[in-house]
Amino acid sequence: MQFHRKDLTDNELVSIYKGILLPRMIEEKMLVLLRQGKISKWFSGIGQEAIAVGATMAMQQNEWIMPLHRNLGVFTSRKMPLSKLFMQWQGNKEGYSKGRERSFHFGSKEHYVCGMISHLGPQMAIADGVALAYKLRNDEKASLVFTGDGGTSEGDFHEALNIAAVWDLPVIFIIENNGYGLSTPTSEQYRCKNLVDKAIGYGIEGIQIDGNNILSVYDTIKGVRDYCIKNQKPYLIECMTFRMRGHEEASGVKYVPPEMFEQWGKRDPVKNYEDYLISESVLTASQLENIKAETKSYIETELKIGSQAGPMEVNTEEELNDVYAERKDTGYLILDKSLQVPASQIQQPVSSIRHPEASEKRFIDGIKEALHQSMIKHPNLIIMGQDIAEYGGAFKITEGFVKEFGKARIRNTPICESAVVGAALGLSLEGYKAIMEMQFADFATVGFNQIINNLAKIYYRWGQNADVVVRMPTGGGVGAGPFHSQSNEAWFTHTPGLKVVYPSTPADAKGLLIAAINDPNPVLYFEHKALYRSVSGPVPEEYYEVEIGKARLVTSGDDISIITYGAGVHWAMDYAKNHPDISIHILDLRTLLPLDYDAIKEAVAATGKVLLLHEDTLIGGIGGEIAAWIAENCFDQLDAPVMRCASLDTPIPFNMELEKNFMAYSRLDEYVQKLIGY
Ligand SMILES: Cc1ncc(C[n+]2csc(CCOP(=O)(O)OP(=O)(O)O)c2C)c(N)n1
Repeated sequence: MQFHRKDLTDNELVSIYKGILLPRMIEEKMLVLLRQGKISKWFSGIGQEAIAVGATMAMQQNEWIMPLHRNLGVFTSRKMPLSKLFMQWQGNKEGYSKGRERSFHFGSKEHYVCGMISHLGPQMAIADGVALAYKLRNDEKASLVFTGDGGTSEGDFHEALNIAAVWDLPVIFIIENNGYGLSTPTSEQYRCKNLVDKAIGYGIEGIQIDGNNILSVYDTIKGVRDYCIKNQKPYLIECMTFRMRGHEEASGVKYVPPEMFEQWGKRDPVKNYEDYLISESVLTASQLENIKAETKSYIETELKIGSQAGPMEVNTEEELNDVYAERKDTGYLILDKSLQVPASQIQQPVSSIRHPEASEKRFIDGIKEALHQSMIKHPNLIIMGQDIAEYGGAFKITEGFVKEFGKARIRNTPICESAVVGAALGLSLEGYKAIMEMQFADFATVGFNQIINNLAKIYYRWGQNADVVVRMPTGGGVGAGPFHSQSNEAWFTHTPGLKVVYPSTPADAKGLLIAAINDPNPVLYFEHKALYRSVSGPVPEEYYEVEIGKARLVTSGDDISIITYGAGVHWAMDYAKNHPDISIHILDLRTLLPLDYDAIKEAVAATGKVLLLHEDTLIGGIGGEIAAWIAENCFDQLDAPVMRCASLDTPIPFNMELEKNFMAYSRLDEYVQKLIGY
């Protein structure tokens, strides 16, 4: 192995040696502890340390790195205390994730390390978002993210590289090509000659290097970092290496030809570097031994501290409290230019307040106004979505925005939903707020993993919030067929960590969107397409919020209660208007996660007969959840079984007659009559 020190001093060479030795020696110790049953799972990076260590040392301490499961060297090179890391690996409360996450699935803001989720590829787009923040601020920084050879087959790899290329982002993408993805050899993973060849397809630069040569890794990444910052472009680096142990310790290595170990054993990154340092007279053999002894003693001391952590004290309240980030500002509803009233003191729902300066607006205008006022209010707010810039978006909601706010903040995206959600999260890491417009709520399926597993869980996992709103143009009634009309809110209400809001009036559309943007948590904002231009109402001119988690009483009544949201509110109102003989109590939920249980309770108490109405299909819809809650908590108030009127359990069809039949509305009268007659 040829080492080239270039202008590195002896001290720097030694410091690099200490850097690569530490993860090697920690791992050797971990393997012992694993055999003793003191840690549960271990993904060894033995043989690959030069990549994580060399890369981290080449970056500035305050530049974000997104490591994977074999990158202990990132964590040690960022000088995370080993005692705390050890507590993390043991699942202890004093670890980096309060015992909620395993091995390297955590991050630390203090160390600018963003931990992985198991799914591997989603790491990559987060690096895009961080780099976008650097770019927007003109920071001279780059982000760096790792993937294995297996991970390059994921769509996330493609999307993240594509976005970084199209947006000219300073991201360093590192592929650790270690020959296998679990048991799958590279010959069954990809067909191109080298993975770095993929750079050409994205129109970016790339290089393949010896990943076992720490000086080569260090020097390359230093140079690439300069390139990325200076040219404002991404770069792909393929580091050739080998996984010297099994995928994880329990999985064995039977599928690897033994001669590979022999061959790559000769290329061990630590041993080769040691030989080089001795041959260059940078260190003597005894100095080397001294460094090893010091490292061993450091590890032993830290492990001792790490082992002293007490047993896990389970605190359910703390667990529940840590699912959502707390909002730091007070949260205002602004009703009047001169009057600012804290949300908690407002007795009336804002949408029922006849504000002197409220003018009649359409639902879509309420959304547009919320976005517009929020862009002014938050200079750190970025909107991303397909065709949202010059074109103004599929529904023209952001028309004119690019002129006013510029293309840096109103960002057209390639058709890369997953990476855009990931990039939105990356922006959060750097203190930005992001809104992503899903062109249609249906397309959230291709960004699903990032929403469900990254946005929703990151705060609970390691305290990093995801300040992201995903706008979801949803619903049917427009003859658009199975992939442009779905009601998919229930996919998200089942996920702790998300908030789900769903306005039905123009005033709520505005106030809830502003509240969603001000909320530090990920919010799925459902906007019903059929309401965009068909529903109008008074919308205060001011910048105001409608509190998330508070339902709205639409009308009080004595005969039956209809609990609903979105288009269902208009169906219920319509029905009530056409049936003046029935006194209907209508509750508009406005937020589906968290639910307003007090308001639901009041609605049950008002009539004792409850109908849950939604456009979503029946099985697994939010109506079932609410019905169960009512049965458990309001049983003695009920005079009839709780009923659900939902859309047919079929995909939503295209033909208008079929769609009409599909819709819950077509069965509303039947259910109301059933309930009344009970
Ligand atoms: C989406 C997804 N599919 C499958 C897995 C299971 N899995 C975990 S690691 C791994 C192999 C990854 O290979 P590679 O990207 O080459 O990284 P390496 O483990 O070799 O470092 C697999 C298949 C997973 N975690 N996530």
